[in-house]
Amino acid sequence: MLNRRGFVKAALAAPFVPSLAGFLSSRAQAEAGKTLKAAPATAQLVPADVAGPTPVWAFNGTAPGPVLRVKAGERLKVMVENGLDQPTSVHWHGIRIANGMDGVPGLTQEAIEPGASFSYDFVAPDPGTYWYHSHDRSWEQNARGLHGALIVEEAEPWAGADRDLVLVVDDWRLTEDGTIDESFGHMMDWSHAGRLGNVVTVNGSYRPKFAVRPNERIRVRLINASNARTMAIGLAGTTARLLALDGMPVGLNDVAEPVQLAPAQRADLLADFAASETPLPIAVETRDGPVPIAEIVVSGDPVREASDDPIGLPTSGPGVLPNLSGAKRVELLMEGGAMGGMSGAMHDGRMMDMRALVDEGRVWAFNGIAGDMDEPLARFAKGSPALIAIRNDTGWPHAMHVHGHHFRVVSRNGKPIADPALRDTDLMMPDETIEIAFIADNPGKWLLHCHMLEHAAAGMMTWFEVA
Ligand SMILES: [Cu+2]
Repeated sequence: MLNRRGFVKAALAAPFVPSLAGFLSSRAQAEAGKTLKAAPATAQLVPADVAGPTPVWAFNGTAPGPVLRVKAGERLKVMVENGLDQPTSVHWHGIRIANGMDGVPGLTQEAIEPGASFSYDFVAPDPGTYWYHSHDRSWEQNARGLHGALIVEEAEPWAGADRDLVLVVDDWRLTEDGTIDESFGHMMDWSHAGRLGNVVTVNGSYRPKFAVRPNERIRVRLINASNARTMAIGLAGTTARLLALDGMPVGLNDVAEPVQLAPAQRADLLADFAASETPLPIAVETRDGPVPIAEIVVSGDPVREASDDPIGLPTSGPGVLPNLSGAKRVELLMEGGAMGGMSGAMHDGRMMDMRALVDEGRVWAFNGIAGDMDEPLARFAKGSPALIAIRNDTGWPHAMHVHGHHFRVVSRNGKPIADPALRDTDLMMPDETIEIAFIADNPGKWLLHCHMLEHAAAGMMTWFEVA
């Protein structure tokens, strides 16, 4: 039996932990709560004979919170109650939402104070896999468990899958006694890769098992809810096809490789599971090979004799690639971080050197400004094409997220991309330059930030206005 220290160290590093293979998830995820209460709770994140339960912050008592479901075009009303001892807010990630419901304190609403509540009320226009998460001190609140899946169902039910399997993948930094490591705000994390954890859970459980029947066709909705860990996730024993990225259909492409998800990104896979005597792992790629994070158990009577040809999702979202002639072009230079060579940046209205910036908890900059929000990056006329050229002049990957719009990466490192997918978050590698394009058709003030949450808090945040 592994001891606690060994478990936490081994959870990500070891290719297989045989003594824990029987650990079974019994989490029941409620659907469509009208109220989300953020409050302290406990969660059994690692096997009970190893450690825990872990004190977490949860929506309605579970981390992740309940799976919320709404039909495309319909209104979702959620009363968020704050049972924490610090302010909070909820961002509905990837939804082309009305600006006042976007959940960004100081930009679109006042933070929800302890004991107070806020009524979110919005139309979800596009079917797909989304998620909700804290957007106040999110580097701490998201890491403590304040997030959940938001599924926007097709207005007309899609007949392409027998059912959904929603998998919220999270990365926790735990101590050896199973409590959350309190190293929040650590400048080593903020200036490097962000807060990386040491235990990966799926739907709040360690290596849960999910039962399917032979030849059952499942829409697997993968959500990377971690603060900073990019994960390549693969399904064994199935021909999984890629259906959608960040909620938006991508056609029907075979997936030969594990699908890479940066923090906040989602992928929908269509998976047929043939009969199997042994459980089929869902695994994250690591340097030491794939590490199982969940298992599919195939049992019972076949759903059908054999799998027929799959059908793709109906197209939704913002139609065809916009005509970019006359687009307003904006440059965004990302700098800073460890080994980045940034000498200083503007903060609080004055130029600061790196030492002064570190004292302020700001170590990254956009266009020479370390996270100050007084002025927008750009203003776009409502309905006009927008083109933002983003250069990652740092030594680190970043998951660049735009609020209120889906965009297309129309070029990467100067090479045009044919038929780019609609995304709300793009993973940029060091020294990469991308151009993203979208129609700025959603009025309001919208964040553009790195979704490695420590990077956002330490300067990688700006906003633009559509009016
Ligand atoms: Cu980043």
